[in-house]
Formats: sequence, structure tokens, C-alpha cells
Amino acid sequence: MSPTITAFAQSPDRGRGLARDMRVRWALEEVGQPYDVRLVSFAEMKEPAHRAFHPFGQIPTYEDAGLALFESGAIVLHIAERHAGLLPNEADARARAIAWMFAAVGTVEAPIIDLQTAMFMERDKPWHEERLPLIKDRIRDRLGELSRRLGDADWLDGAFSAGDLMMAHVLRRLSVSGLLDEYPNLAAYVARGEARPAYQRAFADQLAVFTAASSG
Ligand code: GTB
Repeated sequence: MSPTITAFAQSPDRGRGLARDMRVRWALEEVGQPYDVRLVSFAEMKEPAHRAFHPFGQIPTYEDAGLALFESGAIVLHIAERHAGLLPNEADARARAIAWMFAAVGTVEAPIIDLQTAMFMERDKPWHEERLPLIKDRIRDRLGELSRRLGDADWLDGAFSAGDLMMAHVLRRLSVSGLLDEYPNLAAYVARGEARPAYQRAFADQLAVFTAASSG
């Protein structure tokens, strides 16, 4: 039996691969694990049947042989722990790769979510214009630090790992803001991730969902 993940039936990202099912798809493609996808509407996500898998009524979820998981980072870690290819075997290197996964969602993604919340949900607030540069500068602080750490390396700690997968996908969320272009080594890092065959397959699959929903 293949694992089943959930994704938006009609993703608000319009097939740009920004929703978090993309991380899970990418991880499954990297390790060569086939999977099924259950598409859910916004209404279905909030129904008890979906909340049994995801307490917050969101995507992605992951089900496999009686195990149900939510949280994209936890799902990618689970996949990486059960298959070769996304975490180093050596214990310390493995711990560092996992630390980068946490850094991606906890330290780097947090201010990026603030920016998206400001752009999509707070535009009408009287303090919006004043708040925006503050959020952007917090993101720049993180990107500057990350850029200095990456330097001219291909990946954050040796070979490509689940830490890079999570970080590259988090950084992709900045693509429309222009902020990533201020850090050429980070833009190149994301491009290297996007060039991976596993990423390409995952991207094509989620785009096909959007294309089918748009034409149907
Ligand atoms: N911390 C959780 C995780 O990492 O899995 C966060 C899960 C989450 O926020 N899921 C979003 C969701 O289900 C989809 S990915 N939202 C519906 C809801 O909360 O009701 C977030 C997302 C949505 C849209 C875009 N976009 O349009 O570009 C990008 C990312």
C-alpha cells in the first residue's frame, strides 16, 4: 500500500507549488516512494472527517499503514527517517540536517508567513503601510544570516538533505516579493533545489491538479 497525502482540490497558489503538500510530494519523489493524493476542498478541510487527520483542519496530511500524521515538517522527517536519501547516516550529520529542517519552519518561515498575512489579510488595516517594512527587514535579517552561512556551498551542510528540501521550499514563498533576489546565493540555492528531477516531478503533479480543476 502506498501512503496517501492530502492537498488542496483548488490551490490558492494557482499551481505554483507554494502550498505545503509540495514539500511532502518532493520528499516522496526524492526517496522514490509512490503515493496517492486525496484532494480536499476548503469546506472538507474543516469537516470532522478531515479533522480526525488534522486537528487544525489544514493540508497536508499523511496516512500510511495505520499511521496518520500532520505538519509538513513532521511528515518530511518521517519519510526521511524511513527511506534512504534525505538524511545522512552519520549521527551528528543527521542531527544537523534535522536542525536545518527545524530552522526552516521555525526560524526562517515565521517572518515569511507574517509577510504573507500582511499582504493578503491586513491590507485594509491603518497600520499596514507602517508594518510592512518592519516585516521585510526581519526577513532580510534572516536571509542575510542564512546567506552568510551558505556562502558558496551548494547545500547547507554537505550533501542535499531534508533540511535543504524544507529550506528551499520555505524560501520559494518569497519568489513574488523580490526579497530573495537581494541574496544571489540563496536565489541560486533555491534554483538548484528546483532543478532536481524529484522536485520537477512533484511540481508537475501538483500543477496537473490545478490545471484539471481549472479546466473542469
Ligand atoms: N504548519 C503547518 C504545516 O507545515 O503543515 C501549516 C499547514 C498550513 O498552513 N496549511 C495550509 C492550509 O491548509 C496550506 S499551505 N490552509 C487552509 C486553512 O488553514 O484553512 C499554506 C499556503 C496556502 C496558500 C499559498 N499560496 O496561495 O501561495 C501558499 C501556502
